[in-house]
Amino acid sequence: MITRARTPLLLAALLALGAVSLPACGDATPSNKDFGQPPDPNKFNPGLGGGGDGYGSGNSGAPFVCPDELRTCTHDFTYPAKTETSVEIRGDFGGPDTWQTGVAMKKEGALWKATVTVPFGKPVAYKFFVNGTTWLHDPGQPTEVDSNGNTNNVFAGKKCEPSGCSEQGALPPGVFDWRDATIYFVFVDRFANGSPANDCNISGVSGGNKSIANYQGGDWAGVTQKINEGYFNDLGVNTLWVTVPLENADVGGVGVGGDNHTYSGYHGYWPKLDSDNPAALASEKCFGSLQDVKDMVTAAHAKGLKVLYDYAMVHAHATSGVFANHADWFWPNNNGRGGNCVCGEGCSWDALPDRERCWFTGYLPHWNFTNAAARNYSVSNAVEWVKQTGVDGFRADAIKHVDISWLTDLRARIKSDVLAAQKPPQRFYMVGETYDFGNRDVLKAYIDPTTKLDGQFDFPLRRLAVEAVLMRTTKMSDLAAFMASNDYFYGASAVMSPFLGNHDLPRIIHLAANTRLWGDDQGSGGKDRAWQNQPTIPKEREAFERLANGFALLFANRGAPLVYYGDEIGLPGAGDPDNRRFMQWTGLDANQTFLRDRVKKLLSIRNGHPALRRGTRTTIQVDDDTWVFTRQTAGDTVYVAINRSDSDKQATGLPGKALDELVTGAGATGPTVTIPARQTRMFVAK
Ligand SMILES: [Ca+2]
Ligand SMILES: [Ca+2]
Repeated sequence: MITRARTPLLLAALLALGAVSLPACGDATPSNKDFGQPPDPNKFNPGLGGGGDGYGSGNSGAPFVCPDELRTCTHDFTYPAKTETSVEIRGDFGGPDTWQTGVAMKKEGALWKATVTVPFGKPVAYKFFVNGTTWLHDPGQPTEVDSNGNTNNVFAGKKCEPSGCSEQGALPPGVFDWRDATIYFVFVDRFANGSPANDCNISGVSGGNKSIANYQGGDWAGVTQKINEGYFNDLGVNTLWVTVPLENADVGGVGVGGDNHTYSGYHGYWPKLDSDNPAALASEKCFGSLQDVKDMVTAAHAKGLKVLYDYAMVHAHATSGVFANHADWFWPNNNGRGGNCVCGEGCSWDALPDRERCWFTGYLPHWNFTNAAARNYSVSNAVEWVKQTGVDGFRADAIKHVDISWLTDLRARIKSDVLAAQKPPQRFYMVGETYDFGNRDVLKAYIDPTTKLDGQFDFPLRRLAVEAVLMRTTKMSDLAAFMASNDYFYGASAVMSPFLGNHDLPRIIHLAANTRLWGDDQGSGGKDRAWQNQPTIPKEREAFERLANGFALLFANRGAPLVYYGDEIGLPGAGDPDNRRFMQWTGLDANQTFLRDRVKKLLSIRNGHPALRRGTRTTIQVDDDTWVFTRQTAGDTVYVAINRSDSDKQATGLPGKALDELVTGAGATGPTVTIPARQTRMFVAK
């Protein structure tokens, strides 16, 4: 707590000395665009506990107890086998369409059988759909007549320990459960160059051709190539977040917030939008063609991967044809008080109404979505990207700067124009970016899976996770208390995305190093080394082990965890844009190989254990350096022990019997097991 309290003071002191420049937006190099903004030092939260901690309500530290209405059990249903060719069980056991799409039963001897997830302690009406044509009930089991005069079987209900905790009810077969998602952020320009022919060189950009401020050649063909090579499947992620596919302005522009370097639109946050027809999609030519985008999505789906587009709707670029034709669709760069309305200059980043109308720079006009025509154009364009390319969701950029009507309209249009035609309808996942490490209420205001976002990137959790596991400046017990208050803070049906690194923060490997290159700042540290004296990769294994521990924390808990490209190999880099170096595909050192193999192992464990994705967590032991907890769901229990210290520690409270350890594949015997320094172990009872 003290450490966190010190951070803003340190930052404030450095600012006063001119030692660092505070970026005017969350994009630590004001190179480009958007991204909310860094925490205001004057508003920084002092930490956990006590009043006014800024974390919102429910910060009790008590272990989470799944609400009864979310609890589930599994039950084996049977139907006597005669000459049927197929039997499905359908009923009101959860989910919107379980009377339309049932669970296929398997014939075992004289019975058709199926294991079905049912609500905890509630009666379930059900019926059998036989041979794909005929509804029948089983006269050998209890029945009742419903209000329509139909006779159904009725299961009296069941209570089980441990129960499952199903935030969104049991989903119909074929509907992807986003709690199972693991997201990999592909920064397209910096990932893989599949076609040198489309490489771009924007003139006048700092550093010239292929500099860190210019296009470096990555493209859709490169992403598709890595998809087809199986890179993502091998790693164990199942969802790709790709940078904005929209056409960007082919001009240079000085950075945001006093950064005098000149940048290109390689990041994708300068959408051009020239056509008045929102269905006339224009994709970024430096990344290939629109067909290349579609081919990438098709290739991803063929490999079982979902795709999320970064969608930037805060602003258009000043050279946009839509801006030229419809100046009234944008807020004027005028604060009405005698000054401009650039965020952090004439207008506030934070205060309303400024925050929803300020220009991130003088060349990024801010959409005015209170104008219905403007809103309809932008929402229609977003919907067309979904309809024409088949993408599975969006990452909503800098959402707190957007009028909420854009989001609610988009959600409604996705439902009517996209999902209504799907059988069964999928959950279109929208995850937002609100660059705020402290105020959970701001993040929460945009979350409601039926009308707004499904979740947001969990910046407040990132702060604690990095401090506790990588930097070791916050106790594991503080992290555990925070997470206990955080698991369901955003609502039982929200799917947040926990993360350690992203494109706005210095590369996380440096926070895990034995000697940190910059302080414990969460955003702007490392900024001064973005253009000079850029850091090299740490040489000590310890840094990579700590990073592996950070991933273990994410992968052993709920949410759709995010891996920023290159973090799986400890790619180095200071603040933006040095945190966006081209992906390293060859010449990995032993530490990088260790980390990538460990990430693969941890993801394979997560993917194999529903308890880690959906279960409830109970802390067994927690102190400054260790955290031992269980994740439990019906039929699956995993014991997780994280030791962030530089010496071995004992995990106690494990089952007093033979255990399988999943990370190393070794056996162990409870109840007490030694966890080596900087390691995580995960156990299941034999
Ligand atoms: Ca290229
Ligand atoms: Ca372009």
